[in-house]
Amino acid sequence: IEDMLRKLSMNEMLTGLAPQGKNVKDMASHQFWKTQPVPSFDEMLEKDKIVDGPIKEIDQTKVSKEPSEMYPGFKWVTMNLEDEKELDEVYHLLSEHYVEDNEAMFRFRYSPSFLNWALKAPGWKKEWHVGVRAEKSGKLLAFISGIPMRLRVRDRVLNTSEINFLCVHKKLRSKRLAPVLIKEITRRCYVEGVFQAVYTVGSLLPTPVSTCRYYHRAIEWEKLHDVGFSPLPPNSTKQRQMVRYMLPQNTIQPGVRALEPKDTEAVLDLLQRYLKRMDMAQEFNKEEFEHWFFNQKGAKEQVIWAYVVEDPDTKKITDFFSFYNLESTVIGHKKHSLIKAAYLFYYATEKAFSDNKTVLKPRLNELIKDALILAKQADFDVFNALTLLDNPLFLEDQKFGAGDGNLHYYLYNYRAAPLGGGIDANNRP
Ligand code: MYA
Repeated sequence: IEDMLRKLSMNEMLTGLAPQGKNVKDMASHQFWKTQPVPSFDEMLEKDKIVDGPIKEIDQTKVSKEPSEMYPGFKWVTMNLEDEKELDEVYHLLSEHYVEDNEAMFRFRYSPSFLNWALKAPGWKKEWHVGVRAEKSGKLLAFISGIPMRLRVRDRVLNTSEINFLCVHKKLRSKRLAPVLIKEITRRCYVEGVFQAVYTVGSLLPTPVSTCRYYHRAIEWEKLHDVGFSPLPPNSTKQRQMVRYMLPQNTIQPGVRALEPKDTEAVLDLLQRYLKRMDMAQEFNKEEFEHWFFNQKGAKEQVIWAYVVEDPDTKKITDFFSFYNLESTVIGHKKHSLIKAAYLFYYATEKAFSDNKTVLKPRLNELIKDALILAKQADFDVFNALTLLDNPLFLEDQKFGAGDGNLHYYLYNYRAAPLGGGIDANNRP
């Protein structure tokens, strides 16, 4: 990340900002962010001087119990996501107005089942599902959410709020509503005694603690090409591309099967040990594990796919991998309306603890190959992954290609020296 901040021109290319630094703002020109407890770009460059810790002390007794002021004509609401109608309102707002790529060809389409999964994690609080409605019509025009998360940053576990799904209706953009939403969710977190937050954003703000790049592995290359996602490389043909991305029908590793409730203890233990190798990671307990890796009863759509490898001889679980379903709307296309994307989620393998570091790479390649095969069986068009965990060990071999998007990781009210992460995943051989 240090390097990234220095090489601004490279950074601009990756983030879609204009070249020659035109759109790259320094801290002082971030009218809102310069007032917030986040590190400046400059201080994050002085990596060796950074002492990890909170940026400001919050006196909980001084936190206002009342929502902050809202612009005239609009009002704050706490969304009740237990009510299917309100969940549907959030779904519709996001389906029309949430994140798009730079060329506005694709837009994330989080299903109601996904939102139930992502917004009702153990310990979730209704007050952290914040909406803004038009006073007259009652229409939902903006949203921001938080869920509680225990996040370990190096050797300290923080009680954080993971902030996500910040969205403002397209007609209300550039009117400084986003800072108002951020301040209100901050107040609501402080009220609950949560003084730190974690969030990811595609654009560059002050100042990421880590940055990852998106990688994509075509499964249905022809469809991805039709919708403009996968260009035809010079010197190749459509036929050749389709052959390049072909996958076997069935998984290859002996003992691969769907995760079952009886595996919980063993897989949780494996995952916890695996994540200890990373500088920053979510902490999982049993309840959280069950929430994140099993589909919710009665969910309309399947959200999470999770698998284990059970050694056929010893019956021990040796590996685990998972991916989730996040579709994107293809904007204004005649033939295709959706891309079904699998996102690599958590995985873990006993091979990560082998003394011989060279065994991890081949094992991860075997596991991810099977994940790709399973994703194809489940009708996914593309498989996405970031340059985090040990992913750089298999991305190229498994024919992932670098996307043009970055994902920046941020901490709120916590200063931490930039994490290796990204391309230099931690503890790699
Ligand atoms: S990331 C996904 C964000 N959503 C989208 O990209 C969906 C499509 N876009 C929109 O809906 C709007 O463009 C949004 C901005 C709502 C993003 N994170 O109101 P404005 C700053 C943080 O005039 P709009 C996710 O959900 C911008 O730099 N700040 O702008 C995680 C400027 O400030 P400054 C952002 O375009 C969210 C100001 O807002 C973002 O109409 C984590 C402009 O405001 C962004 N994604 O609306 C939020 N985009 O002048 C932070 C713009 O200073 C959480 N801005 O540059 C912090 C922790 C809080 C809890 C703490 C608890 C302890």
